[in-house]
Amino acid sequence: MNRICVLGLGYIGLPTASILATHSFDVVGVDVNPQVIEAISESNGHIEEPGLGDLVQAVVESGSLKVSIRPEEADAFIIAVSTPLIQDKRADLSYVELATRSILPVLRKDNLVILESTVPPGTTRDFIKPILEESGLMAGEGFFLAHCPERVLPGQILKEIVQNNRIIGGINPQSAERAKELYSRFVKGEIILTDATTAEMTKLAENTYRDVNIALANELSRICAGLGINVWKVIELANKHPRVNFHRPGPGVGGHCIAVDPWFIVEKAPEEAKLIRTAREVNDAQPEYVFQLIQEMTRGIENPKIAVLGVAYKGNVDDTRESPAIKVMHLLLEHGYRVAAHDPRVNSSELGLVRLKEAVRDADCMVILTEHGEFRDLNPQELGCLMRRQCLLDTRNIISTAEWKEAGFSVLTLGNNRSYS
Ligand code: SAJ
Repeated sequence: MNRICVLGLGYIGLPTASILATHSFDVVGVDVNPQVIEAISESNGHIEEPGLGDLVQAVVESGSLKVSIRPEEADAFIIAVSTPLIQDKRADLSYVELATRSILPVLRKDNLVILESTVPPGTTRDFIKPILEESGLMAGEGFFLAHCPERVLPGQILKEIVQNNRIIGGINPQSAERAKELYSRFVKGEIILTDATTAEMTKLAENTYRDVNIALANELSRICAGLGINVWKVIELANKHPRVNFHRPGPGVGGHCIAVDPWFIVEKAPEEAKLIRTAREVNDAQPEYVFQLIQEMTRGIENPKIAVLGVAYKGNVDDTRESPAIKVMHLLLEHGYRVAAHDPRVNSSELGLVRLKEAVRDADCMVILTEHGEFRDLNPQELGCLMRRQCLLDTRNIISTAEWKEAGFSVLTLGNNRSYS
């Protein structure tokens, strides 16, 4: 197996194609977006991920990764396109379908097709397989088909593609074995074989586990705030128990995975997935809760200005997809607040981001929404004298309340009303 075609050159496809290209595979990267093809062929990674730009440049220059608008004949095809949610919270499989159909003209006997995109359980068997069988070849005999869900953490993708354990679910055992052969060439983690539907559900279960635990932390933070208890202290103490590991409360759940994947389970089992649905609703309501806290903190102030610190969906990444910070910003704007946002990691013209000092100048309340390393070292004296009112809401519990209070700030930490004065 030498020639691999990777379909979809986004957050997963581009790093995967580049890593394969450094492991003596001859790789064709395919994307339907001509701008993506142009950027990569000019050795410009179009995705911000540590180390990726240099890697893409190296493999494009060496010729081991070439890019194309359509698939070419290969030994294996890896589909890594996105599966967003449509209005009614069901999976939109249109990109998966388009990518699968585009393989049909070049699918040959003994080829291997792998789906890495996250999908509702049953998709590989009931949706991908029949499409590919339109070629006249039968899955598991004429060609091999497997689901191998990606599990990498944005910000650490290049490391995790190689180091993480991989679950490979075959449409039959032979398909799983064939996929293992491919992944063993670059994966250092354990490779575990199962069937395709179990692999699909495992991936969804992992992210749902996280979502439900974050919802628990968020609910607990509201309860603690109401009862005058510091939720962060409770979590710290509870986590001293050998079998307890609370997640962290915050302004909500962003990113393209954890806020999306649990719905793929709800879609397949709407009656049974009660806890999973509720967790989604709890986390989705969190930006509104943060907005209400800001409303409280600025009550009675005329034409208040809010300085938003952080628009990325989590700390130390530049990614703003599904970011709760942006939802908070929209709520503020809809309610007539003046908003100035700063994010040292995000480069976006659409969000109207400004420099830190500009954001806080004349502001009535500063709100930390993302736990970027940079925000841990903010100088309260320096920023305080630029503001109209020295008022801070920390939704991530990353600043020292005592230090900011000493500098004259009123400080509220999410989940800890006690701190507010
Ligand atoms: N968050 C909290 N509290 C926490 C942890 C996270 O509020 O205790 C928030 C974050 O701020 C962020 C969101 O949840 O807004 C999601 O962040 P994350 O770091 O939990 O997850 P992702 O979306 O960056 O990456 C996840 C990972 N899944 C798991 O850890 C189970 C990654 O391994 C997956 O590959 C990825 O989803 C994916 O593609 O599915």
